[in-house]
Amino acid sequence: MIGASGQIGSDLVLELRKRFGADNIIASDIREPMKEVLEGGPYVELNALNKSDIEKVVDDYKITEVYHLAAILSGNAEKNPAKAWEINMNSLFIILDIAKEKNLDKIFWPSSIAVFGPGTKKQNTPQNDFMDPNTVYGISKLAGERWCEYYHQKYDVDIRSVRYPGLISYKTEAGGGTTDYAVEIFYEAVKNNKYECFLSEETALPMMYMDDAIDATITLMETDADKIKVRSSYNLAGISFNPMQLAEEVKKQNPDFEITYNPDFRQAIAESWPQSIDDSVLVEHLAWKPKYNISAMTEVMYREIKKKLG
Ligand code: AKB
Repeated sequence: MIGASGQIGSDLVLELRKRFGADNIIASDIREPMKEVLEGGPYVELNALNKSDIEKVVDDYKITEVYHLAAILSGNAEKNPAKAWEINMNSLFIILDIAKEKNLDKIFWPSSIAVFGPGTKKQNTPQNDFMDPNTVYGISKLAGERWCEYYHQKYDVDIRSVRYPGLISYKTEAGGGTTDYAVEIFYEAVKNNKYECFLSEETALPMMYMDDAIDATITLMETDADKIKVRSSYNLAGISFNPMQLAEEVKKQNPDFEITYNPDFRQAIAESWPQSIDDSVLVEHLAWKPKYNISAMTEVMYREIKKKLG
């Protein structure tokens, strides 16, 4: 796995090790991962832009599948477009080429709801709606999807992908995304009983609790190749809510909690994205459904972050 120290990687590597054996999952990242990942199985320090180092790890460990998760998220990408483009695109090319050259069995690469833009239908956005992303991150994800499909059609690379909504988890903090308010709110509610949100109160976005995202990802990777009909990326829906609705749920866990709103540059990004997603194509192809609603997610998040912060 490339990107094992990030928000998705930290949870995914632990679940993969649990299901397939710790020694069979090689975690890698440029940053040191959390203790559980570092000590629970093999870990290699790796730069996602260094093709020869990645090839060496693939050969040394006889890697057959790669989860390539390294990316610069939407908020941070706007601050340094050239760097975000380089990391998001070149690291994908490296993995696609290695998969083609070394005949790897399967690749997972995450796309995002950020592939959609201002011209997209906002509610229940279908799998194949109009796509005009206007963020660096969204443009890189849409271009990446096209390259994934290209490598599948031209070189038979077995690449699989989902368009993640905003992901909510407690093991590692999110970093640099537009949906990150839905993680930060829990830390601030536990530490300070208050949170200043960088999106306005009625900005609804598609979100998902991490356990559901991990389950969808592994289900996709374990499905027979002939059933995977979408080789760009599947819409993945989860739950949809705005900051005010989430704050109401947090208040049920902590009645003293107060939220204020001070939208910044991420407001425009959020407004360009769908408010809810139609993932009926994925549901039909994979027979998969999420388990967490907003209340169940809030309960686990609040409890676990309280435990984590002592
Ligand atoms: C972000 O906010 O940039 C990400 C995403 C929706 O892909 N969480």
